[in-house]
Amino acid sequence: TNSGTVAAVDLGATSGRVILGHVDTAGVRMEPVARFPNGPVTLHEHDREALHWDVVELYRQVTDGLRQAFAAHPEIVSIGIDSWAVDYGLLRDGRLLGLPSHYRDERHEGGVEAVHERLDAAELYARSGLQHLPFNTVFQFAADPSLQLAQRALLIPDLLGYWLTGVEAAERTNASTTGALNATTRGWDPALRAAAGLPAGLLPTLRDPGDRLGHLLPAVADLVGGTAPVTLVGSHDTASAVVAVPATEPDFAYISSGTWSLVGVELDAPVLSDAARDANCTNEGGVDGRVRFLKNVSGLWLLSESVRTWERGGASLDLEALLASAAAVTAPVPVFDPADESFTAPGDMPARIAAWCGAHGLSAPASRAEFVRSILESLATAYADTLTTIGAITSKDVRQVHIVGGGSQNRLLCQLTADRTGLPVLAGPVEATALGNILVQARAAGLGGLGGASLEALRATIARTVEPVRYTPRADHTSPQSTPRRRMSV
Ligand code: LFR
Repeated sequence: TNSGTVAAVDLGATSGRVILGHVDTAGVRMEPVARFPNGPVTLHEHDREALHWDVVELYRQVTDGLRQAFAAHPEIVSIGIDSWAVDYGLLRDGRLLGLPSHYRDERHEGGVEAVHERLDAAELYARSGLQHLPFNTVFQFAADPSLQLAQRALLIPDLLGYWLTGVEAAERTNASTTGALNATTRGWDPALRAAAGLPAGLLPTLRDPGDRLGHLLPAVADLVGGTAPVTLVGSHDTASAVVAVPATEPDFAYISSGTWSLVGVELDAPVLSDAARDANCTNEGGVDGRVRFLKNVSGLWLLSESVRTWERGGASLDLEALLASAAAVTAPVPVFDPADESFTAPGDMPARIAAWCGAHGLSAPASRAEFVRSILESLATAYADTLTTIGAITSKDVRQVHIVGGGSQNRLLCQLTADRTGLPVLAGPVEATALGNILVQARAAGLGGLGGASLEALRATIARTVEPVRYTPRADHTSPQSTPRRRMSV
């Protein structure tokens, strides 16, 4: 049959969800079935507090969500899993060796030097094409005291897939974020493996989105009250989000805006030039062998950590009201660099923003409304600067910007992005990651006439299903910011 239902498990840094996708020739209908919180768990370790992921709790939530999904729709034909990138669990004799480390844990910085001693930054980039982030998996490996005990490393979606099916694999889009994958051959790179000090056999066989991982284990099928194969999707959440950009023309840039903002374009081949490396642009692997040429700009993390700080010990804030007050700010607000590493760790965000301003000769925002405005102005400015850089490096003539993910609902952020880039912004869908996950499964299962469809055809399906909100640059908009605004040249 041409219509059917698949289940998408989509795990973000602050929450996870199980969403059903009902697919037929008319398009996709999403039905959320479960949503649960996720976040760092702080555990004391000798002389410091270490940040971990509670993956066992995530497994419990995922199986619970799948149980609800099968109860409502026993006919589910496939399950797909995506999550944030880079983080992993180590296994010995098939058993988890400890809770995975959170990418915001500062221990990873210790691994950077160790890897760089063996391969310098230029050589690393020539092979992996990956932007330098202190938490790239190779640096985490090099700082991981359990590594020598391990026989296997599985990235988070692969780890959950293993618990569901008993099959070990490394899905390629997420593998591309480790720093051990060669950007050109798209295979594990022996020199990169050696630089990270990886024991032989630690990294499993690479597999591609659309491949079948395996069937649910009998015990898991019992637990969830149904069964279906697990299909590999773009298991890096950003790879799935990029699949679901509702682009109808080739000249688009995307901003996948959630905890992070991933700002970039899609290419057919990696760009490994000095200019790309100097700008710290990344060549991550996309679905169907495409390249996600992008930069990690921080994202709504700056806002959510600020809100968390303000709510500490007090009443919960009304986010809508806060955003409305930010939109009404007319005083100049400082524009800071959202990618500054001082903002990476959890903690008092307004104090760190104020400190950045002080260190750069700017006056700090004077109220909560001004802080929020400053965050959004800084993000929009960083988006525009990044697109200018990427346009120059790739010679791609970008004519429209798609914002997908949570940030697409933030009207002020979308409008400011249109203003700063001078380009039309098309906002939505919010659940792009889950949609991309669903579509790749639907294609593999041949649902909705999508069997064998190109990425462009999948995007056309999204465009038929969701109508993005359009934001037009305001030509006369004088921005209330204290550094010069820049425009993107097209
Ligand atoms: C977004 C994301 C980014 C990755 C960061 C850390 O959710 O996956 O693409 O750089 O999280 O894993």
